[in-house]
Amino acid sequence: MIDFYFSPTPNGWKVAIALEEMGLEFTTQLMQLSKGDQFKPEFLAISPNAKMPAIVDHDPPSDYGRTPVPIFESGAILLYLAEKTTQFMPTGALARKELNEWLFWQVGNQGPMAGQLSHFVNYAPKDQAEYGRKRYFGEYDRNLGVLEQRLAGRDFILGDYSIADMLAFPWAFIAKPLTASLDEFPKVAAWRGRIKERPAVQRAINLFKDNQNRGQHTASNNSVMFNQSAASLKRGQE
Ligand SMILES: N[C@@H](CCC(=O)N[C@@H](CS)C(=O)NCC(=O)O)C(=O)O
Repeated sequence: MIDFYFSPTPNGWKVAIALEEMGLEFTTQLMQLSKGDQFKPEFLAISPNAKMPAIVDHDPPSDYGRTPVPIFESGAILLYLAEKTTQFMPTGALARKELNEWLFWQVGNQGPMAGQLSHFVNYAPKDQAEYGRKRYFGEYDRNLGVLEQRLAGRDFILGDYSIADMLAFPWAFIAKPLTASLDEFPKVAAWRGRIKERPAVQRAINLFKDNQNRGQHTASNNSVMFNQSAASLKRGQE
């Protein structure tokens, strides 16, 4: 059994998609990020970066040498699950190198740039949003261009559907709410459509859908999420 620490956001969906696609049994621990669940000591022991998603695997492979195994960071979680189940990852040194490249591209580029764009589009005070919105819109757009070129002649990022697609899909899925259009990126649009129609993906993006932050918690009314510093980590332990 896997405990899945989750809130319905693009980063949360990545792991929900992998768990659903791999047919793994899990219990969802719904997190209230606006109330500071991410800073509770018991969660920081699992995810020291104070962010979800995270998992605790109570049935890890024996070579981990301990039970249970906690894992944080979506890229690390998807790699762990793919290795555990030997699903959705290529074999062979060259293909594994490419998998790593696209996993690191997602968690170091597309993900954070889209996350910042989301902040300036959805949550920043309107009178302070413009520079950040423009900067991260450009970066989000640039990353869509990178993906468009990669998908030339391929249905999925590595050719076959893999954890690289599961990581990159959620932030492309919400292009429209991020004020971006996929009209200039037809290969990304077709790839997005192929993934969106998968039953496992549908189940994942509908998980606790009613708990999405649809603008009710913003920088103007929620300092737990939008005014953090190192002190936030200590405050949760008080
Ligand atoms: N690099 C992390 C990013 C995770 C992340 O940013 N999670 C957000 C929600 S999408 C979060 O937990 N936010 C809580 C907060 O910022 O206090 C990953 O890929 O797992």
